[in-house]
Amino acid sequence: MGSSNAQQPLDVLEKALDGGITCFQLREKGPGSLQGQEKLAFAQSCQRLCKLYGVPFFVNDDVELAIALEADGIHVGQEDEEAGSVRRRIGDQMQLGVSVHTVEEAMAAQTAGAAYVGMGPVYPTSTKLDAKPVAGTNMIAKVAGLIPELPIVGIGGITATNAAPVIHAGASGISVISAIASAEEPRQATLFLMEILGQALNERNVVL
Ligand code: TZP
Ligand code: MG
Repeated sequence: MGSSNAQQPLDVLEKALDGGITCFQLREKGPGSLQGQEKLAFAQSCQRLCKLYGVPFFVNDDVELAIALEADGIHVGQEDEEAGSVRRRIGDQMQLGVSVHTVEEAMAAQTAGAAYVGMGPVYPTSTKLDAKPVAGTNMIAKVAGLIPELPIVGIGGITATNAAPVIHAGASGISVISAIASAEEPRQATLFLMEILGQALNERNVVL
């Protein structure tokens, strides 16, 4: 979990949980990231906090870690292990999330039993250095129109100011890093995001 402010990641997570996040995904990767036992211990601390708040704990990329921790879910991208193969390894107890950029990828994710697909980057972001080009909301609208039963989570540069169009395009939710982790007040930032989300879903007549 990246943070450009001085707050400790576990403190930020607790504040985000307090503010009402409905899912947490551990993305411990990239330069300077924890490895081995340290990564395991950090993941366990995150999972413990999520359990306290009754919020699902997902692991990004690392299928072994997700299985070892009996995480609620695993999230993979197109460059990671193929979703169908991940599904065979995790069985039917763990949830699967898949990053997709096209209708074909979304259909393949659905076939692999994805609980949701992540789509983005919707807006410019400097958080993921190897992110694909900015996609806007058009592909979200296309996938939502063609596969309405598959929940879409928008990601990339999303803030309280620009979240509503993502939901209006057909996403069921948003995924953020900096909007919470770099906020001066992560709990307040989360509360505000949740309010904006609720409003935007309401405008689409989606009942939570
Ligand atoms: N995938 C596409 S953009 C992104 C990921 C993981 C990073 C999102 O981070 P932020 O800070 O919310 O833009
Ligand atoms: Mg990945």
